[in-house]
Amino acid sequence: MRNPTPAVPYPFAGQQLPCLVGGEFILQGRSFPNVSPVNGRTTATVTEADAALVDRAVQAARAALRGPWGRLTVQERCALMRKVAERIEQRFDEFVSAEITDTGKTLAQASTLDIPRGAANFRAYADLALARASECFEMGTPDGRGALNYTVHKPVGVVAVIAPWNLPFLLLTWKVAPALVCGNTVVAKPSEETPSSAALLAQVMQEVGVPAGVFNLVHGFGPDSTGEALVSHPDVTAIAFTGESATGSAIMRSAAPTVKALSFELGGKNAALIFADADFEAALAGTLRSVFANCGQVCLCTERVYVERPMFERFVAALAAAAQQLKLGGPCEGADLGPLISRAHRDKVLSYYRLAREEGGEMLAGGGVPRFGDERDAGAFIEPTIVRGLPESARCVREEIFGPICHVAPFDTEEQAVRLANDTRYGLAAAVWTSNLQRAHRVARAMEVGIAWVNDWFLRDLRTPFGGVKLSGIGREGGAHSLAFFSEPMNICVKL
Ligand code: NAD
Ligand code: 6OH
Repeated sequence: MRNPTPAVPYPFAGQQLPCLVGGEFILQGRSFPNVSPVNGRTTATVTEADAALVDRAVQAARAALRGPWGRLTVQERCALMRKVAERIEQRFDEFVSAEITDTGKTLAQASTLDIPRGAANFRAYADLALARASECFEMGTPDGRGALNYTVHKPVGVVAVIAPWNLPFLLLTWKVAPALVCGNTVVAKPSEETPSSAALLAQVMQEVGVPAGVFNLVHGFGPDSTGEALVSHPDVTAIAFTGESATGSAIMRSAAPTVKALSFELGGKNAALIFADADFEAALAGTLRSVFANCGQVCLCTERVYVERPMFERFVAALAAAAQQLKLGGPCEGADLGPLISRAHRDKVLSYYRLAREEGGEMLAGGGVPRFGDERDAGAFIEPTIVRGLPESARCVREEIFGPICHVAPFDTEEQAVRLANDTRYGLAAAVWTSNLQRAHRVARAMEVGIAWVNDWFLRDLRTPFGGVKLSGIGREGGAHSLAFFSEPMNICVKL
């Protein structure tokens, strides 16, 4: 990991961001503004790809499957993906600057998590693809000569990658990298809120010599726009999507007529379970991070905190005090939290702050909008908030809010804790804090989620399965799981 570095200027200041289609940067048709959530200013404009441009991108991707890309060996593809990682690192400050301009997130986070993980994604999947083995089944035949069955892995075809705005570069590259090492071609659509790091990635792809049409980038919105045109395109073979569960449903409907393969990483309403035998300071620091990281805008963030009763009052008081100490500010101000992604998202989160009060909750910290007395008042800042006293049936306890807020409640027994944590339509992640090893495993195992952390949160090994159950997703990515989704296994049976 690199240390935070001073930001270079935003690379697209005052410009229009192009799409990349068939190796050509395209500025055409409609555009929309890229707005800073720090102060509401427009930083650039963005080309919106219409259905015709999306079609050109898909056709370019199809053609590229049959071009030089399709003839490269896995070693050659992986070597090229390592060059992508190197080039991201060479242009590190520009990527950081692009990411913090679009999101307002802290320089520290963008330079230690978002951008390094983007480069790491390309390296990790290059390593994994090179190490992948094939199955072989030797079989007997009546004539005694036998046969060999072995698996070859082919690309699935043209992959649509649709990414959200919260960890824009991390999540886009998390899918683009495995799709490409497996030999597919990609049409990527970043969120309309965060086009800039993807636009730099398009430049990097060109700079390192990725053949035309292998990586295409289309900007635009979801419904009735670029996203919908892409996911309903008949020549797109597979869709890798990260975003809201409701958007996942809409994409499923668009994909149904042409029966596309789907990998979905969706929303969460994640619980933290803190037992009285936990290391108090570690659980406190870890929970503060799991609730407020990225201003609460990580799918894995904790929105429900359950604490064993003997520790409850002390823990909640300390958590509320720590939340009140968190410093809000722009990316380069040494703040703990940046703004939310947009005013529209802040309106949504604030509606839950109001609802929490109406539903009978007591605000232990935050609950409103900070005042700075400067241009940041035109941004999308919001106070880190802790609520107690809501019934489990409250909408604020059941619905994903995706902001810097959690509800805290006590529990008395392990069984009750497990039941409360699992009483949700989501199933992405959980954090269990305890010093009892048997309980740690037992409780983590009982969580109805794709990922459970014990005594930590968001500690990632890229070889492990990543995804959710229930409303939180379909399938798993990570390690061999991504390689499996982005490949078509084919059996060859050789009669000897
Ligand atoms: P979103 O669903 O609003 O948008 C995600 C992407 O989908 C954007 O690029 C958007 O333009 C596009 N889109 C929207 N409607 C579409 C449609 N009908 N057809 C095609 N594309 C469409 O999500 P968001 O607000 O950008 O991100 C926040 C959400 O993402 C939260 O719910 C969060 O939990 C979830 N998320 C999940 C994970 C995970 O790994 N499970 C990771 C990050 C974020
Ligand atoms: C959701 O906001 C975070 C997702 C994280 C990953 O997909 C990852 O690979 O770490």
